[in-house]
Amino acid sequence: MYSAVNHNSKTKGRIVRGCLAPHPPHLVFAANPPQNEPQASGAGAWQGLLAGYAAMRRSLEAAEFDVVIVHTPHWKTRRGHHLLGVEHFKGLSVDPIFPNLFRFNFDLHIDVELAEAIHAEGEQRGLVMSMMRNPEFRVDYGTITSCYLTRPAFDLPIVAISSARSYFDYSNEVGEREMLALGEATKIAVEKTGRRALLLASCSLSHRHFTEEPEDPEDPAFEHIYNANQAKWDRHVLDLIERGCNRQLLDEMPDFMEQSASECKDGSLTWLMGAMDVPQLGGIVHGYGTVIGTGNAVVEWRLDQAEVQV
Ligand code: 2XP
Ligand code: FE2
Repeated sequence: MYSAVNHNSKTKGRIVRGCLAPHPPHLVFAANPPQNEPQASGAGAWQGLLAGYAAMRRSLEAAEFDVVIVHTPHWKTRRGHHLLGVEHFKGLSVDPIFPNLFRFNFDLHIDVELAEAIHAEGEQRGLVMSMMRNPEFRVDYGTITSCYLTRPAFDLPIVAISSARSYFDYSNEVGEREMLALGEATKIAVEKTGRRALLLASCSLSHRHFTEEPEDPEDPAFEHIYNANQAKWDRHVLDLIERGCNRQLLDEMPDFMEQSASECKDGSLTWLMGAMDVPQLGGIVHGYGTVIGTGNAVVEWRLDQAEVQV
């Protein structure tokens, strides 16, 4: 078990920054890291999003963290919310849809103590929680992509949380309630374990996408938003985010999910909002762009610089 720490401390035991950090494998492919087998020419689309991630990385250099906590849409768990529960994972992660772009040799260290603390806090709030103890587990590409693009050195331990199926089995409203509770569980666990945490919500915004890939996946001529409805929703959501209207964002979230096929329906952004206490704080939009027609935004909430957190 973990032990409680001094809650008055300014630097310890808090969520320092929260980010919307989407995971198109295309962005890892385009960056050509040594861990990824496919090689890109580097001349492709997605430059706006890559620049957005670069800007966010620079911004995050101003803060100190002990751990990265990521909620991922691509580790879908049938029963409840799962957390990686082994100290070290190493292997090859392959995107089942884009194996031509993402075959990544991962080597991840896990903050198991914090994961177990989130598990315990989640159970206390009535959530079905589970620890994943299989050391051979193949970590999903959502976790790896968001972590890589945010902090390519992988020099911090991570905590990875799966996406439960509550939105799909019950309703968007049930899903939202669960994710807010999971967010609160995450926040309390961070405080009790004394971690300085960086949180990543690994999801796109609008998510209607093309169903055919061009011969050259890097061809920028192919890349644009799927339709005007998706673009309009994305603009609206980013406007709310920039103005710090996060309560309104949550009020509109069920409609956003349905009307733009949003990947937020896997719960990551609502979890982040819950963990940050739904702050009256604007997010900094470092970049926005499309990947196979989906809308993706790179956003940072600097909680450590906020004077008022409600
Ligand atoms: O389809 C998904 O969920 C993906 N992550 C693949 C690519 C682009 C998403 O924006
Ligand atoms: Fe995805």
